[in-house]
Amino acid sequence: MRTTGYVFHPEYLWHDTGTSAGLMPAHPTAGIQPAVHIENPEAKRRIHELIHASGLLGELVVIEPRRATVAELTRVHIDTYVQHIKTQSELRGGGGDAGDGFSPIGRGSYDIARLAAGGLIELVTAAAQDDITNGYALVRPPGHHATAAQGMGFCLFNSIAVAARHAQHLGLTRVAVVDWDAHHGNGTQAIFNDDPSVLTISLHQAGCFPPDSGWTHENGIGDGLGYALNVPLPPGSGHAAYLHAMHQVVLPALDRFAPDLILLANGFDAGVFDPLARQMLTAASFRDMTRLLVGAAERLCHGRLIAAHEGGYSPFYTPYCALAFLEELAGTTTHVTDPLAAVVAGYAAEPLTPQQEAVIEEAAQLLPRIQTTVAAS
Ligand code: 9RB
Ligand code: ZN
Repeated sequence: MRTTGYVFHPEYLWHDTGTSAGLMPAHPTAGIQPAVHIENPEAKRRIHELIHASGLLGELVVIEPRRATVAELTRVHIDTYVQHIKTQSELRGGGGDAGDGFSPIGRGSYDIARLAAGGLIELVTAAAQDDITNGYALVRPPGHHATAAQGMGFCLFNSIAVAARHAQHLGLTRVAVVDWDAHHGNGTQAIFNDDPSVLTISLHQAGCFPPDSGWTHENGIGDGLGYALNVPLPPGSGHAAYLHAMHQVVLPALDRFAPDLILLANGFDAGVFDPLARQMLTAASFRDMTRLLVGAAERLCHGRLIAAHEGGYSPFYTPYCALAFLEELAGTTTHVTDPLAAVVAGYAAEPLTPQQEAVIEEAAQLLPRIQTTVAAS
């Protein structure tokens, strides 16, 4: 049993993404009927309830989030962008969009997004002080698509990036970000693209979102060359491909980099029932991947592994993926098992394809560019 921190707050469920029809903002005269935005509270509420009802919550160290300050946000974002989110979220009924047309700002979302980033900050602080070994912040809005100057793909502030800078401020200078959300962690990559003190590794569905982003040739620039890694797996990739990518790319990259802290952009939308991607992971896959990452953290950085919730939109399956993840993070199990395990067993047995193996090998070829000797900021 490890000491595992857990951050949650009801306000995370109050981030109001409005009446989009799934992804598309409602536009009745254009024939887009109002509905429920796909990034809504339901999956997250069900995750939290399952963590509680399973008994796991009682084994965690509950940590209260606070709002990230403007000074903390502007380590990552430009000041005018932070002010834009503030101004828009003060409008009655919220207002506008954070940048790409797919990132609604609800009333009060500025404060809620600051509470999300601040939840990660508090976990990183607790890990740096050895109050916890590892931790999970079940937050929304998500963050990994947000760049320094623009929101994107439902993301307002890049909480993971803010947490990485906070860790460095506390003296954890070498930070590795692993992102297994089904979509490319483009915002985090862009923020640290020329910075060799932050290694970003994204496993995602090739060509999914953002469009034309997250290819293996995106490998960092300038001093940061080699410190951005991408594994764009073909649609339909599942257990075998992700585990192979963990063994061939993620773990050796972490071993070479020797981080002081591992951050995880923890999306569950590579799960087999997810509506926003076409990957085939099961709760057992997330358990196995988590076991590997926990092992790397214990080997390299005193177990320090802090996860931020990102995507994951199947209200009925995501909670079992999240529970498996969190059980493994805490080094325990509960009486709750994946009720769909028998249904997904066939998916999980799908073997590695030559295409998957080829792209993983392409990413692995870039590993020698990672040096442990590069001085951190
Ligand atoms: C549409 C476009 C998307 C597609 C996927 C996401 C997933 C985010 C996530 C967000 C926005 C584009 C509907 C481009 O879960 N990240 O982790 N928007 N996609 N153009 N159009 C018309
Ligand atoms: Zn995603």
